[in-house]
Amino acid sequence: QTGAAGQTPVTVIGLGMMGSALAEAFLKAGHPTTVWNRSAEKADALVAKGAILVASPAEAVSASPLIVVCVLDYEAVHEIMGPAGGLLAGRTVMNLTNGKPEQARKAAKWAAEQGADYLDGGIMAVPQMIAGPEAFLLYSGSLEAFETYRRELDVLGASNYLGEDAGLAAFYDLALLSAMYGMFGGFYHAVALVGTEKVEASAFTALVVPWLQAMLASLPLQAQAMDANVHATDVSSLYINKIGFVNLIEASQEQGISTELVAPLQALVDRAVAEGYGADGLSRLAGLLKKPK
Ligand code: FVH
Repeated sequence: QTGAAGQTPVTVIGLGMMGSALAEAFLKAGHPTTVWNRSAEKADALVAKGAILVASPAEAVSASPLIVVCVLDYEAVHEIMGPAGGLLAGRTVMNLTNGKPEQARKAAKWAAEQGADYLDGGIMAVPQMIAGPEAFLLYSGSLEAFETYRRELDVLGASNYLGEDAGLAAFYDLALLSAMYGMFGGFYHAVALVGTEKVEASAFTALVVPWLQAMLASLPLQAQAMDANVHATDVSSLYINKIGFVNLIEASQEQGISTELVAPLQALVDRAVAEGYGADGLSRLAGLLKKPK
């Protein structure tokens, strides 16, 4: 069974915010799209757009050669897919559920035992970005599956294959999430701080965005310093940042807000200076994390 223009049938298991966006993208691209979700009512909008809702994971697996799974966590993946394991032979499971590298490797092993190909994926997008120009996805696991279904994967966003080790996509995904959470954490502290003087988040954010964009431009240079392990700086030293952190922490306390988001970074800067790296730039800090206190 194929779509009007010969598109591969695709099954999407899990219709939360992300799974629904994935299914909608496949539908829009003309793929016959079968869906299953624990709470069936979440499929209503997709069914109205042409999706085929089935009553069980087994029916969902049987419907397509490519089965995309996007649910809460790996426990849910195994709960859903376990009973349908006997139907997986000759099919490809593409698991886009967030998890740890080891969980991805175990899932790949389990899929191989069922005679299925397995691709693990990390979605570097929010649901509204799916199928748009800024969405990109990371994949690892079966190269054959990646190459066979490249056209289908590209429907969701730019596809990046990282290697045969199924754990790689999860590993990179978690690292990229860490970069995002760090940025968001700084933003939340900043908004809380200016909020103590009744500055509205929206007005302040008009300053935050260009500031962070300018600082983002420093990342490739910092990365070069990290790769070369040469941290001499003509930008700003850790000594200077140590003083900046004291001011930031004390001013935050004086304004009555929690320092729980920024205090850990201050502790790392302090450790860097205590270990004799005060003249270095901030790029020194990543290396210190490899030598926990
Ligand atoms: N939303 C996002 O921006 C991020 C972007 C990057 C990738 N993540 C990961 O995608 C996975 C799903 O996230 P989500 O945002 O779609 O999450 P929810 O809207 O909360 O939907 C969760 C779905 O999981 C189903 N589910 C949960 N537990 C079970 C279970 N034991 N058995 C069967 N299904 C289960 C849930 O079903 P229901 O509650 O509707 O019945 C939803 O379909 C996730 O790994 C993110 O980290 C999203």
